Amino acid sequence: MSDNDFPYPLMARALILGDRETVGRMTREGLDQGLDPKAIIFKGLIPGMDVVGEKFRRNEYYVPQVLLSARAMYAGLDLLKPLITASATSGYLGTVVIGTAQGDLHDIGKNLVAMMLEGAGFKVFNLGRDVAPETFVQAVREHHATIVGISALMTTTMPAMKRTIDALAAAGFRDRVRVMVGGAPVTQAFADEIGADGYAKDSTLAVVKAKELAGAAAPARP
Ligand code: B1M
Repeated sequence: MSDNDFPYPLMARALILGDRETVGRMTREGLDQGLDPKAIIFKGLIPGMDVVGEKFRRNEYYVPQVLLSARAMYAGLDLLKPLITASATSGYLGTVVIGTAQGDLHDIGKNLVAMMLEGAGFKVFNLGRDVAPETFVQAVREHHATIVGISALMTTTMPAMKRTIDALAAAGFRDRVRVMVGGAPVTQAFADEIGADGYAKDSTLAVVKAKELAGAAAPARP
């Protein structure tokens, strides 16, 4: 079956309904048929989650339904991750520590960005969600990171991005790490306002931006 024939709308519908078995089964079927893992993400899973977000916004869905859809999304992503990250070349482009801003539990988009960065050849340390500024600082110190990625999905957690940048500056790391921010409510204007070095709207652009920042970052210390 070719990419054009794969029933992506059915996969999106299963995700909208929180049907993790069907999402997992269809992901496996798509892979067995030779589909590109990224096509499954961008044509099946993300369009489904976009509808979930819209339903949530309109109060047609509540947290329990959104949680079921998030689990269904991971039923697909967990199968796809090894295939995307395995395409990494030898020799890292840079070391990234990435996490969701303090107070924020949304991690699907951040994990997607982490996955794509890894697949593009970055060494990635994924700190998880609800990451305190001090934890970012500690991870930069420990892993000699050259790029820090911060994701925020809520307007209320965007200020924690600024606090993280301030903490990196206070620790004396600001001249050797580049900070990239992203997430649905984040904009280039906000990134400029808080002194971030880069902003990316989605995971594909995050790879482009990280490569640009890697060129600009000071070399990692041994
Ligand atoms: Co929540 N939630 N949620 N939620 N949730 C949003 C974000 C919301 C917009 C929904 C809405 O009202 N329409 C809203 C925030 C409103 C606001 O701040 N203005 C909201 C709310 C209010 C909440 C709660 C407060 C609800 C409650 O409890 N009453 C609560 C907050 C908990 C907390 O964080 N403290 C909550 C909880 C949850 C769940 C746990 C149920 C679940 C998260 C599960 C999980 O992540 N493991 C959830 C979900 C799933 C969503 C929506 C529906 C979908 C988010 C998502 O995964 N999208 C979301 C609605 C929406 O965003 N439209 C919503 C798919 C993902 C692929 O896209 O994350 O945007 P996204 O990532 C993209 C880009 O943004 C970008 O690349 C990614 C891939 O292309 N990107 C980066 C992301 N990070 C990046 C970093 C970069 C660069 C690019 O560089 C470092």
